[in-house]
Order: sequence, then C-alpha cells, then structure tokens
Amino acid sequence: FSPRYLKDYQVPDYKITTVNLTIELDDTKTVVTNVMEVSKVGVHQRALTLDGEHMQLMSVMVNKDKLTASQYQLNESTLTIADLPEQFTLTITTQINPVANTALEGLYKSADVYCTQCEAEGFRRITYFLDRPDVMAVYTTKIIADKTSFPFLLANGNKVEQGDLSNNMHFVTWHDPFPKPCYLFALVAGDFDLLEDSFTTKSGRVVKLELFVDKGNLSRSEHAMVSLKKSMLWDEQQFNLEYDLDIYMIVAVDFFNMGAMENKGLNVFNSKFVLADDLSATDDDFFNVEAVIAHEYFHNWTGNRVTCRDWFQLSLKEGLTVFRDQQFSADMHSSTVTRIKNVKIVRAQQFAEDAGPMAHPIRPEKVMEMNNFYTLTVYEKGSEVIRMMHTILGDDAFKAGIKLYFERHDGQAVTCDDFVAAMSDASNTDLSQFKYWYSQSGTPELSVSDEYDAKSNTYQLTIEQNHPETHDKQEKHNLHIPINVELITSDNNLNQGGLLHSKQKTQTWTFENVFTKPVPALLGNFSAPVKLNYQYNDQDLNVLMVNASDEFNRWDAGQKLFAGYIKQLVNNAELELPMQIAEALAQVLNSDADNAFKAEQLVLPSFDEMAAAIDEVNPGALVRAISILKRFIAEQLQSKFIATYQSLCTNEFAKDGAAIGNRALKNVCLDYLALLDGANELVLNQFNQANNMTDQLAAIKTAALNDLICFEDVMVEFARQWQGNTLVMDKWFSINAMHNNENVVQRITGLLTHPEFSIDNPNRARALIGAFAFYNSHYFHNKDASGYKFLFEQLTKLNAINPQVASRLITPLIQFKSFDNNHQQLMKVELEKLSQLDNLSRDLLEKLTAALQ
Ligand code: HT7
Ligand code: ZN
Repeated sequence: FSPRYLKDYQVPDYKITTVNLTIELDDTKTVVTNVMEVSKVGVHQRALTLDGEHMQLMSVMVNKDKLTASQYQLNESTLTIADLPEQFTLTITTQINPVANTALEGLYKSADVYCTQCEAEGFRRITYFLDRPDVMAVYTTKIIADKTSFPFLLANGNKVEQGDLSNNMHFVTWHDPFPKPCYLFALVAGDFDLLEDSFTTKSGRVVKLELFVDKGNLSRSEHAMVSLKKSMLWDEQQFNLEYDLDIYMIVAVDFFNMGAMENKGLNVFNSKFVLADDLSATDDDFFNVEAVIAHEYFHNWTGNRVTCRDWFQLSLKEGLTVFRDQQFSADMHSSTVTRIKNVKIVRAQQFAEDAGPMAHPIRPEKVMEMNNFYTLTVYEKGSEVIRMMHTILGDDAFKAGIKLYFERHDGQAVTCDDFVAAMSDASNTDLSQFKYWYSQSGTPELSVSDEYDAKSNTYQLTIEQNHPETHDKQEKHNLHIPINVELITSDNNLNQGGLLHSKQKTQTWTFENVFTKPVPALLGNFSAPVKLNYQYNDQDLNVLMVNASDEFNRWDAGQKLFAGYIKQLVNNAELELPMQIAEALAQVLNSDADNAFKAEQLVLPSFDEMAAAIDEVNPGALVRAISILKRFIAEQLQSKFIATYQSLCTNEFAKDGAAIGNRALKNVCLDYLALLDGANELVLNQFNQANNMTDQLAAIKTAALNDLICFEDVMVEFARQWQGNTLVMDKWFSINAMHNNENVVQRITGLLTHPEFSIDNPNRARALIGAFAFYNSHYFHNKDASGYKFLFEQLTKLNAINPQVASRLITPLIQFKSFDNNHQQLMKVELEKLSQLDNLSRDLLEKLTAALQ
C-alpha cells in the first residue's frame, strides 16, 4: 500500500473513447463483457496497464485475437498488456461476486438490489480499466437479469433498447452520449415503486424525472421530487445551468457508504436522504433531503460536465458543489440559520480534522486510500474557500467566473488551478496569494488588537496572521484572508466597516470619524475559515448581541460569551456566573427575531466546538463545564422558558418556516427545562402528545441526555411504534448510544444483537457505533477506557466487512491529541491494538500510520 503524490501526475499513455458493457447479473457469478475502443496518446511503445481488483479475469481480446496468459501480466491490482497497436478494440471479460461484496464498492447486491458505487475507484472492481477521472469515454450498457426479480434495469443516459430473452430473462440497453470518467458509471437492478414527474427546462425541453424507492415507500418520496424540481429551477435562475439528458433518475437504496452519488443521469441515494414524511421525518431530515438532492443535482455541471483531472483535485467539484448547495439552502430557508449550521460544522469538526493527524490541504498532496479524502476539509473547508472567492469578487464577478469556467472547460477533466484562473481572468483580480488556500493545511489564527484615539476620532485595527504547525509539517505562507468588519457602538450610530483583505503577517487599518470607541464585529458571516482572537469583555459582547446589524454577528457574539465562560468553568467549576449571561438570553427571548434564529442564539457551543478551541481537553471537565453553564441559564430563566415553551405547544402540525422555527425554539426550551424539577413529566407529556417526529425525537433525546426516569419507558414505546421502519429505528439506536448513563456501553453492546441491527449495513453501524463515539462525549471518553475498547472491538469487525465505514468511525480515536495526556494514552492503546490486525485495510492503515507516527 504505497502512497501516491500529486506531483507525480502524468497524462495517461492511452485513451479509451468508447465503452460497451454487457452485464449478466448473477448473485455470485456476474459476467461483465467490456468492449473498449483504445488508442495511444502520442507515439510510444509503452505497455497498457489497467486497474482491476477483487475479480476473476475470464478473457482478454485485442481486436479479434484472444490473448493467452503469456501475452499479458496479471497481478492483484493490475493487468498489463504490451506490444499494442496505435488503435485497437480491447475486449475484457470478468466475473464478479456481488453478494460477497460487503465493502459496497463496485457492484454489490444487498436487500435484493444490485447496485454500483464507482467513486472513487470502484469501477476497477467491475472490469479492468484506466480507473482515473481524466479518462473519459462514451458508455453503452446492456444489462441482463431475471425479469421477475429485477423488472427495473437502470444505467446512465437514455434507454435505447429493451427486450425479453429466454428463461424469464430480459435486457435493457442504455446509452450515455456525454463522455464521462468511469467513476460516474452506474447500474441498478431491482423491483421498486416509481414516482414519475417532469421538468421543463428554460429552453423548453421536457425532462422525465423518475424516483425509484422500495415497494411501499411512494408516499415518502414526494419531498425528494419537489426538492429536485426546486434545484433544477434554482440552477437555471442563479447560474444559467440547464439539465442536459432527457431523463434524470434517482434510486434510493438501503445499503450505501455515503449520502448519495451523482452518477450521470442515475443518482444513487442512501434512502435516508430520499424518504421523508410528516410522521417519521424530523424538520432536519426534510432540510437534509432537500440539500442532498440539490447537491447531487448540482454536480451535473460542477463535477460531471466539468470533472477532476485527478483525485487530488476532488475539492474542485466537491467544495464548489457544497458552496452551491449551501447557497441554495440559504435561498430556500433562513439564510442566517443556514449559515450558522454550516459554520458549526466547520468549527466543530473541520477544525478538529485540521488539528489532527490526517490534516491536509483542500487539495491534498499525498494519498494512500482515496476514500479517506472525502473529508470535511475537502468538502466544507473547500466550500469556504469558494465562498471567500465569492466574497472577494462579489456575486456578479463570481458568476462571470463560473460562466468562463464552463466556456473554457465543458467536457474536460481539469484542475483547481483552472478554476481559479477562470475566476481571476473573469474578474481581473489577482488571486495568486489566495491560491495558497488550496495547498496549505491547518486553521489560520488571527490575533486582533485595536486602539481608539478620542482626540483624532480615529480607530485602528491591527490583525496578525498565525499559521500553527500541522501534523503534515508543511511550510506555511501568509494567506489572503477576507475579513468582514462591522464597527458597533452602544448607541448604535456608527455605520462603518467593510471587507478587509489581510495579506501580510501584520496589517493595520485606520477608520476616520469615529466619535466613540466602537466594538468590532469581526469575521462577519464567518468570512474566512479561521480562528479569531480578540479580547472582548462581556459588555462588548452584549453590545454586539443586541446592536450588530448582521444577524450572524449577533449570534456569534453570544457564542463567544458562552465559550468564554465554558473555558473558565473547565478550570474552575466553582466559578460564580454573572447574571449578565441570563439577562442577555432574556433579551433574546424577548426580541422580535424569528424563532428559528432565537433557537440558535440559545444553544450553547457543543462539546466538539469547545474541544477544538481548547488545548489538552479533559473531556469530563468539559462536559461538566457545559452542563454547569446550561443549568445556570435554565435556573435563571426558568419562568421564561416555561412561558415560551407553553406558548409554542400547538395541536396543529405545519411545515412552513414559522412552524419549523417554533418547534426548534420549543425544543431548545425543553432542553433547558429538562435540567429542572418537573422535567420527567414535561418530557413524558411531550412524547405522548407529539404529532410529528421532531417533537417525538426531541422528547426521547432529552430523556436520554438527562437520564430521566421516563427514559426506558419512552424508548420501549418508541421502538414498539416504529419497529420495521429502518430509518426511524436508526434514530432509536442513536438515542440509545447517546444515553448519559454509566451503563451505556453495556446497553449498546446488547443492541449489537438486536433483531433490527446489522453491522453490515452502514446506516445501522453509524447509528449505533458512530453515535456513541461521536456524540456521547461523556462515556466515550470514560476514564475506564470502556468507550475506547468498545470502538476498538467494532472497528476490528468493520475493518473486514466495510473498510470505508471503519475508516470514518475511527475519527474520534485518532484525534487523541486534543485531549489530556491520560486520555491520549488510553486512546493510543486501542490504536496500537488496531495497527496489529492481520488483515488491516488500506483505509485504516493510512489513518493509523498517521496517528501513531
Ligand atoms: N461524489 C460522491 C462522493 C463519494 C461517494 C458517494 C457514495 C458512496 C461512496 C462514495 N465515495 C465518494 C458524493 C458527493 O459528494 O456528492
Ligand atoms: Zn458531492
């Protein structure tokens, strides 16, 4: 397992222009016949080396000649053929075993559905191929299978032929006219319910929309279809991008490694991001379904029409597409609340990744297992980098840049440099320093100081950039960092600020005509993915919470106020808390902001956000600090929380923005009230009265996090009500894993044998094992190491079953450096044990090597 380097990129020696696949589906002996038109790139005598693994090679033919074993070289992962002509037809037949494929990469069969997942390097498990994104071909795919079990046979592009064969078999042939890399190839075969609709594009073409779901789930697929149509319209309106094929298909499957996959014309989705109805899905579920549908749809241009030259460029498509889906969500919902959700992910999780052993730039330079680089850094920080360009250039110039990017590169496989060049050329802006964001890992830190001179009425802001060392020991440069600044005074009569461009180690900006000392609201709307240090006092933060004109800044000031006290409480649990905190929140509750925003303002920074901001965290002390602050607020504002809670209890269920905001605020009140007398009754009552999943889930979650007496009863009742509904039962497994009780490891160990649990299914594994390791910070980090040991045992199994899932779930263990020495040692013991496994997958090996070095 040796790493690959960006610097070693070379254009391929051969190109493959057409691929004709015939796939005869069978549980254990699927036969794939792959007829390719191949030609040399340039004049050379080099051999052709194709990628291929986990398959049986049946035959190789060059033009009409069948090769003997001595005419090619075959090893574990490649097939090499020498002495080839300039241009030839290569026919390769392979046999694969979809049922045995528990890794869910390539072609697999689970829950009676044949399905493929080829990104990043799964196509090489279907046939021998140049499995790299810069080899783009036109595909024709013929699928043959039993007609009764698999009435639907789907692949990319348009259906061109279908017919019956002997022995109850049938076939369908698909042709995709757009040249594509093999990672966008897809095939699905199964029996589904089908939701049909259509969309008329701005140029008047009618596109058929087809959504395939498990039988009986049609009523839960409406929201996904509506979301798709909204996405298609938004992309036309915002970016002038129109869909290109005659049909767009989405299939929801139960076994899937990630959220969804943007295969050309045939998206495959984890059913979690398709199915939603009023009773079984939360408001967050509805939001996420819409966002993921949009994300995959937007890939049709940013990813499919223009793709990546190599996998180091992954952020070219992912960062840009995340930015696009975030803008879409912001337009469909509250833009501030959407932005807050994005920022929380960056601060809590991406910052932790940047500080951990797998720190990498958004364009990594070294990769052992590509699946390990579908990271928060590539996706979320990548999106922040695109957002910064949008901030620096402005909306019009940014859109002109996107237009130029497509004019230059439609149909090509390109690099992040090509993208930035289009942005720079279209806007006439020098982005050369900005480009370091692509090559530099780590979270920059800004130290801000200021000086007010009452005599000259001037105010000076000085910003210093620091770039802490990262695990990859990269040399660091100063970056071009856009910093939104708003100067606020307590009488709110100052309207100054704007976008500062920090480019040097230290820079000072002077503001004139400032008649009272202002409070600076810095990094408005989180204008750059950085940590910021400025010595605010409580009064400053109060001024910002009330007077900042930007809602995001008001929220952020509150978060800073809370974070400051949590940090102090970590070191001194006896600290006396000032009434000002409660008063600030009382103001929030009394304000006329919308309830979704108020809810965000009331939520304290999470364990992960705080852990990313503190050195050598003692997890127990951090959990305790957060709960002390929370209890203090609950006690001080009890009557207000009760009044607000009661005012928001309604018998009617609605799904508009206001109703969603009401539920969010109500459940934040419940979360505080759960710490006080009467909690059990309140939670039980909400559970019994709930007419929607948001409220029902909030009730059981509150019972779990506060270990309320009603916990067991509500969990039994919930499971009775929802047994058989796998997506809802996943929520139940997660709540079990979050139980704030010393017996939680015993509880989840027992659940591993629950009839509805199966470690083979990634959603189940994430729901139970992942929720414990990621969200039960208290008991995962228990001093007796029982949490770490539990994770070790599950990873041992997952390593053999599904390395991709194992590799995601190891994250909380490899980030041991952010914890105190005691916990670090305990975590390392488990990592050492894992590194001794005989059959260690490349996925885990890469992470363990980085963590233990
Ligand atoms: N482009 C996709 C990334 C992906 C993936 C999806 C499903 C299963 C395995 C996968 N490996 C990589 C998803 C996306 O970003 O849209
Ligand atoms: Zn994506």
